Amino acid sequence: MKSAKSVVVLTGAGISAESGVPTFRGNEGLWKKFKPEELANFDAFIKNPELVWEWYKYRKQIIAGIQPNPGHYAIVELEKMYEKFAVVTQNVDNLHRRAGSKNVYELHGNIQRNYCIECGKEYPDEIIFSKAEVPRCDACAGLIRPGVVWFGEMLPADQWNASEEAASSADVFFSVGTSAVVYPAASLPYIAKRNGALVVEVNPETTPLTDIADEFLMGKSGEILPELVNALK
Ligand code: BV8
Ligand code: ZN
Repeated sequence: MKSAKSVVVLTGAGISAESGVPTFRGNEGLWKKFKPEELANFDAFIKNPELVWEWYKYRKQIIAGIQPNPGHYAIVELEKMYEKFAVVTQNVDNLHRRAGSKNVYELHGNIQRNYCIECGKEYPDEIIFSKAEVPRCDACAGLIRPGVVWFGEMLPADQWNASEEAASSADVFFSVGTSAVVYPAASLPYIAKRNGALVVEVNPETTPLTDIADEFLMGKSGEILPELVNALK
């Protein structure tokens, strides 16, 4: 880390766990009876918009009431130490930006954004909560959806391309708080490693990435990342 010029940090739901945001696949997972793959997809939304909106409104309310945690703030500190630095997040909770991270790529969108599936008109959360259970567009009466990337949907091309470029030119690539099973995000550490990066995983549990990581720091990101920053200072 002392000689690195470019550092990339990929984050998943685990980094927000200590802020009180439930992860997807943990045993306290968001909704035990449903898998994210069943709820977070366009067909499920069209078939049952009430259920999908119930899930997202539940998550929006959680996210409206939480704060970044020491893990997010440690990443803000790291960013100040390197000329080339990127946070690539799978999270849709906006906590990295709220903590003060500057160069953030959101691969899976942002839960605080909403738009009409017919005409694309955007709506803030306040309007969504003031509308009916399934919000419809004022302009064209189309269904409004949350501004997140669902399974089977393409990632925003600009965010993905920038993240892929950052991973392929990283000296050190961190994978923090992700189960490393959702693609194409989960391919980024492999791209980094293939291009000569040192891969470091931070997670209380092992994942499919652990075997190929150069370093595995077992523990909570809210504890490990601040320790790393202190050691670097
Ligand atoms: C695409 C937004 C297609 C919505 C999300 C078969 C094989 C391989 C791939 C596929 C396949 N079948 C389908 C696919 C593709 C699919 C996919 O990867 N599926 C997986 C499940 C098999 N991917 C897609 O569909 C993607 N699109 O591929 O496009 C395409 C291609 C070409 C042309 C056209 C189309 C879209 C993926 C995006 C889906 N959207 N979310 C929402 O949030 O509601 S994914 C969802 O999972 C979240 O975004 C989340 O971020 C993401 C990953 O989960 P994690 O962040 O890792 O969270 P998880 O709970 O799993 O793990 C938490 C980790 O934290 C754990 O390891 C835990 O130990 C750790 N932890 C806990 N506490 C702490 C901690 N770590 C540190 N500190 C702590 N305190
Ligand atoms: Zn519309």
